[in-house]
Amino acid sequence: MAIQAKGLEAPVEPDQRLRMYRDMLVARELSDRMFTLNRQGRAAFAITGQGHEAVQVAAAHAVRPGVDWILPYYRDVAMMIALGMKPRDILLGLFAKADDPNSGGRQMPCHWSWPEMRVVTRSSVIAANLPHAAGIAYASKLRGLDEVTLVSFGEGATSEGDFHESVNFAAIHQLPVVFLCENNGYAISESSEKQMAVKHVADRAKGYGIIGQTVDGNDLIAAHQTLSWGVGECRRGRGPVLIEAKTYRFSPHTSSDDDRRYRPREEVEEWAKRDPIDRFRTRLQGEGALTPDDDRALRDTVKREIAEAVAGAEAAPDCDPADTARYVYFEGDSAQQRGAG
Ligand SMILES: Cc1ncc(C[n+]2csc(CCOP(=O)(O)OP(=O)(O)O)c2C)c(N)n1
Ligand SMILES: [Mg+2]
Repeated sequence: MAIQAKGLEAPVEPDQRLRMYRDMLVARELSDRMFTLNRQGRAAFAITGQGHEAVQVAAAHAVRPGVDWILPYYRDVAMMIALGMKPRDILLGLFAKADDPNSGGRQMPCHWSWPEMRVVTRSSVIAANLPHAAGIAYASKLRGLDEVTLVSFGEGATSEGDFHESVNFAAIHQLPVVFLCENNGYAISESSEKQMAVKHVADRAKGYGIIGQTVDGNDLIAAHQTLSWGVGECRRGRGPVLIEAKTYRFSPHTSSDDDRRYRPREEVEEWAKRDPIDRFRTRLQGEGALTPDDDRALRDTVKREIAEAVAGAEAAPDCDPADTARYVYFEGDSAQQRGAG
């Protein structure tokens, strides 16, 4: 893909490269496993991001964790792993267990929330996280705080009014928001050609008076450079920016989808040749940073860790049925809440 990375302001140290590679392996193994657990009847629903790992890990490494605000979407398994969420925690959500840190088993799996890490929860409604991102960035700007907000979404989300309103508002107020579109070419079964008349999502940036940049989302280093540039622009007061990472999902949309109905197998096989993990492994091995033996050992370790995490999470206590409606209805003293008490 002849798409250039923007900027060269973020050197990646050898240790960091290996960590990024490991995070991608963990996310892939975990995601494959979550699908298998669904097929085995052990998990009701799975939604994952096999194929999106490079751009997601790149995004996590471009922000300042715990300082910048992050509004991910359901596909961002690798982003959460790279931010430090443990596979066990993600699996507790998959099994809707009481200790699920994202929502106590109340949301669908992979609907992230992590207050300490400033990862903001969201609904399943596509693009609903974008107005929240613009609002958070507006607050940061009004308060004079050195914070950037990164919000991710698919290209299907860019057909929603929320996308246009949020980017426009952020552009008018020059807000520090990185709008990150993970363009995998499909919104469930709907191909992007049926959704937009422009070639690249990033082309739309012009219409709002901001910079748009397209990058190969399956090239970890290119994606990291571009995202670091985007976060840097926001920090320098030159935001917002719209970054489009071209990628592909190798799994069906969710465990409830059969992608054979709308995606030719040749297309999937063609993209498999550009698997972001294989590409980064080749790169690391070419640089002498990873031997085939080390790689094999690392993969075995990751497999074992995920198997252990599955066993632990599956055995964790279920939610108490009596708690089902908790946080749905107000439970305190309503007179006091109105300030009348
Ligand atoms: C407003 C709204 N419309 C429809 C849906 C059903 N839906 C869930 S995911 C999805 C596709 C989103 O595609 P995209 O934004 O490209 O993200 P991807 O899943 O491809 O990563 C749709 C239509 C929804 N959740 N919200
Ligand atoms: Mg999509």
